[in-house]
Amino acid sequence: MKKEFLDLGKQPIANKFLDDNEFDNEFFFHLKAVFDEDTNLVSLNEFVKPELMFNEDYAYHASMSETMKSHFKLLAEDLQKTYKPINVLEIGSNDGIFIRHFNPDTTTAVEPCGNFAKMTNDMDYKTYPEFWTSKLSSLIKQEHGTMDLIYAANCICHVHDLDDTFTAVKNLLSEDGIFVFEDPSLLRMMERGSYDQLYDEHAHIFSVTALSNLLDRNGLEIFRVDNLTVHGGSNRIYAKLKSNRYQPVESSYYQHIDEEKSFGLDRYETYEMFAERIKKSKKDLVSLLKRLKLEGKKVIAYGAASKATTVFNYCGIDESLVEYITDTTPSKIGKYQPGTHIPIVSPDDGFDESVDVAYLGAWNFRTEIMNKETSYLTRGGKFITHVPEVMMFS
Ligand code: JHZ
Repeated sequence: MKKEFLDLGKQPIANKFLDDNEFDNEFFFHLKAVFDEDTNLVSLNEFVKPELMFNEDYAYHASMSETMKSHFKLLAEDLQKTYKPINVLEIGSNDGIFIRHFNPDTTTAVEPCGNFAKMTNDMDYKTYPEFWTSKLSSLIKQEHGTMDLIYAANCICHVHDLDDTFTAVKNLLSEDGIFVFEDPSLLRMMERGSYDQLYDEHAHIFSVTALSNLLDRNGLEIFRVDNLTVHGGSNRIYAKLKSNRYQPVESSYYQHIDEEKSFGLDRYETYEMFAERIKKSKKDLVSLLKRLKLEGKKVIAYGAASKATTVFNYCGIDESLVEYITDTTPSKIGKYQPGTHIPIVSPDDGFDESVDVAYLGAWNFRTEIMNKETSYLTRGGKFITHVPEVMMFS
């Protein structure tokens, strides 16, 4: 049975950055999170139509961060060395940040956002500009054969129908092939109070426990789990066909299951407590921003992340509290944040001497940003985050 635990109010499409003539027709939905007591899966109560989120205008470029570029390079090297895959498929290949490390002759991509599918096709990777389904998986099998490695980063948690997704993977894997995917970790979200992992694209936030249940009923089995620091704490799951006895199940899998149980991820009460903590986080953030405003400080936001869309819309933060948001992504600059309509400017134009305090929208890149912005910090500039609690720091 699914039980609702968190209500984040009216929310827009988190990555649909707007022109000023698009404000009137903006799409909103009611963002609530539910916990399924049968599978332990945490999901949104209402799913947004995929075409509204993933299309020609999709704004998130994974390669905007040096941290992510090196993350995917290291992973590609490790997978090649450890598992020696020949035929490789990536689901949700974005701007090619991962597949660029593989041979185009034996690597296939699936990417429903037309802008990015074109980019990887131009890099000579055969890219299917479609959503991942069983039907597409059968077509790829006919055209390219089975896959030794199927990989997906920050993509499987976007998918509504997980049974179809996993069956589609199972049907395309070679006998000793592996399915590796990484998404934000539910345990880290709950520990850190990072409720902004919840937005339209993140239809689910996964625990290893829930994934184990869902993969199992679709003929797949987890054999290894890596704990990742990226994107606020993620899990990388390694799965195989249940019929494949070659890969032993490693201790990392059991450790994650135990850790989740000790935290109480299998109990509804844990989620109720989380919801109380989030209400407090909202109050604390709004009162801090109001105080800074009264003190005459210039407050902006740093990083127009999707996560910041959730926070600002949930907390009712607008231009009166945060003047503008700086972001390095060319397609976001000159546009407005979904829902709040706070302007987005390039850091070259907006991250200057006049800024006193910056809310860290991209809090998951805190180390990268702190290392980069030493002159801001030296002259007394401060950052704000809400993770794990609302605080100002420098
Ligand atoms: P970032 C997206 O989430 C969407 P978002 C998606 N659903 C998902 O799961 C994760 O990615 C993986 C900017 N920035 O990466 C770039 C600076 O301006 O946390 C980005 O716009 N300066 C697929 O959108 C934003 O911040 C910098 O120095 O929450 C960060 O967005 C850095 C490092 C980033 O993803």
